[in-house]
Amino acid sequence: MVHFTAEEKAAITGVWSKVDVEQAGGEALGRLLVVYPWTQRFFDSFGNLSSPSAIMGNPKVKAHGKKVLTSLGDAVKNLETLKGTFAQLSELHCDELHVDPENFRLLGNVLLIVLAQLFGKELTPQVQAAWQKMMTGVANALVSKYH
Ligand code: HNI
Repeated sequence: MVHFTAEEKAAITGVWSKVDVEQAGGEALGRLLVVYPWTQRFFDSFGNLSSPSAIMGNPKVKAHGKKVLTSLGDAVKNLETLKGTFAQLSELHCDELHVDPENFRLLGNVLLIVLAQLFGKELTPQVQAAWQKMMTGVANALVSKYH
């Protein structure tokens, strides 16, 4: 189990308390689909993904981004028990959605870029490191049930 120090926890929750899950979630998922176009194949029921502006304005992308980021709130609250917290979602992404685990890492990196854009200098190297550590932990937890 990966341990998070009090400083890391404070760095994560300090940013999280100011995150608008709809804004940041829609921006992160939208950018994932624009920057890594092959990820679009998981979302062929989402309608128009034909251009960056279509993707960024797509209400289903925004709604799903919000869902994903809201679920990250469970990570913030359960940093020491990420595997158990995301066990069911791991099964879902493996058995039903067939999402390649590499995509979890890509989403984590895109989210960090979105946070840098939203929070600027506040996302110090120390804060970035804590967030990256959490997103790596979430990605690892999401693959823990893959078989
Ligand atoms: Ni993901 C559904 C959480 C990364 C593809 N995903 C969900 C749901 C949650 C969720 C919560 C809703 C489950 C439910 O309805 O019970 N996803 C997360 C989290 C991450 C993540 C926390 C990473 C941090 N998912 C990804 C990635 C992809 C992805 C990287 C593909 C590139 N997820 C999906 C798809 C669905 C999904 C596809 C189903 C969408 C739908 O509603 O049709």
